[in-house]
Amino acid sequence: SRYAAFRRNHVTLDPSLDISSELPHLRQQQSRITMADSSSSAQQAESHYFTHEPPPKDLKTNTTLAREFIGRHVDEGRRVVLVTSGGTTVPLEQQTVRYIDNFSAGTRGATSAEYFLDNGYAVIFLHRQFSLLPFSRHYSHNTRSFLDYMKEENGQVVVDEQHQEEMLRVLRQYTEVKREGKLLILSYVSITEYLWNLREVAQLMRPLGPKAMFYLAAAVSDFFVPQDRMVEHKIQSNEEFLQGPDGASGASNVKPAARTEGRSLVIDLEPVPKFLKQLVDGWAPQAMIVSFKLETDPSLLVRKAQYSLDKYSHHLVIGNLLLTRKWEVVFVSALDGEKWIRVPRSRRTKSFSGMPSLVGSADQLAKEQASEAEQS
Ligand code: 9Z3
Repeated sequence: SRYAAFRRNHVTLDPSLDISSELPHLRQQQSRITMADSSSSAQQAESHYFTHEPPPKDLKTNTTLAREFIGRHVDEGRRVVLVTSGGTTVPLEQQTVRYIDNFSAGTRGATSAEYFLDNGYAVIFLHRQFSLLPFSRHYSHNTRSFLDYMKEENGQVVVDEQHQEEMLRVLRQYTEVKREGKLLILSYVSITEYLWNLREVAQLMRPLGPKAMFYLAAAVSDFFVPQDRMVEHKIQSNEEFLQGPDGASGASNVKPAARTEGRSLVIDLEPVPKFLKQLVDGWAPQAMIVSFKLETDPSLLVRKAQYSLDKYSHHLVIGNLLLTRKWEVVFVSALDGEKWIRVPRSRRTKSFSGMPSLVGSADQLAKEQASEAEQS
C-alpha cells in the first residue's frame, strides 16, 4: 500500500506535500516489488527510470488539463492525436547551466499538428518549450520578426496589406480551433520531463482505444545523466574551485556523470531506456503509433527504420535525413514496406487544404516545409 500511495503521489502530487523524506524508502520498496513482479526487462527499465528520475513540477497541472481534454473528446467520439515536437535536453547539473541538446526546431510537429486539426483530430501538442507552435509558427521563423508583418495606420497597429490575406486565413483557422477547444498545448524541456509527460498522457489516452494516435516527431535523446549521478552546482573548470571529493557538489560518493578531470570535462552518459516498447505494449496498446527516425548517413536510414519497426511492432516509422528532411521522407510500415515521398524543393504552397490519408498528410506537410524553407 505504501508503494501504491507512492505511485499515486507521483501522479497527482500536491506541490505543497513534502514526501521527500519518504522517497528513498518507498523507492527501495518499489524496486523490490517491481523486480519480483515484472517479467520483461523493458518494464524493469521503465520502473527503474521512473523511480529514480523525479517527475517535473508541472506534471500534475499537465495531467489535469489532459484528463479534462481527453474526457471531453472521448464523449464527443473524436480522434485524439498526441503530437510530440522539438528536441529534448540532457541536463548536466541539477541547477542547470549546461545541457546537451537534440536538434529540432519543431517545424515537423507544429506543421503536422495543423494538418491533424484540419482533418478533424483533437491535438495534444507536447512540445519543447519555446520551439515552434501550430499557427504562430507562420510568424515566428527566425529571418523575420512578427513586427515586420505590421504597420502603423492612424495611430493604430494593423497588418500590412501584403500579409492580410494569408494572416486572415491562419487567424480564422486558429480562432476556430480555440473556439472548439481542439488544441491542448503542453511543454517539456528535459528528456525526463518529456518521458514523464508522454507516459502520463499515454495512459490517460487509453479510453480512446483505436481512436488514439501517437505521432512522435520529438527528437529524443538516447543518453542521459541519471539524477543520482548529477552534480548540484555548475561544473567548475578551474581546479581551485572544485567542490566535493570528485568535483561533485554534494556529499554523494558516486562519481558524477559529468565532471572535470584535470583540465578536461568528462561526460559519461547512460542509455535512456527504450520507451517505444512500453508505449506499444503497455501504455497505449490499442492506439496507432507513428514514430520518426532521424539519421545523417543515407545508407543507414531505411535499415534503422526497419529495425525500429521490427523491434517495436508499431504501425509506421517515418525516416528522414537531417539535410533533406524538408523535401523527402520515407515511410516504412509492415503493410506497405518502404515508400518514399518527395516534393520539389522549389514548390510553394499557400493552401492548407484537406489530407485524404496519412500519406497525403506527409505530402502536404513536406510541401509546407519546402515552402517554409524557401522563405527562410
Ligand atoms: C524526427 O526525425 C523529426 O522529423 C525531426 C524534425 C526532428 C527531424 P524539425 O523539428 O525536425 O522539423 O526541425 N524526429 C526524431 C525522432 C526520434 O528522435 N525518434 C527516436 C528514435 O527513433 C524516438 S521515437 O529512437
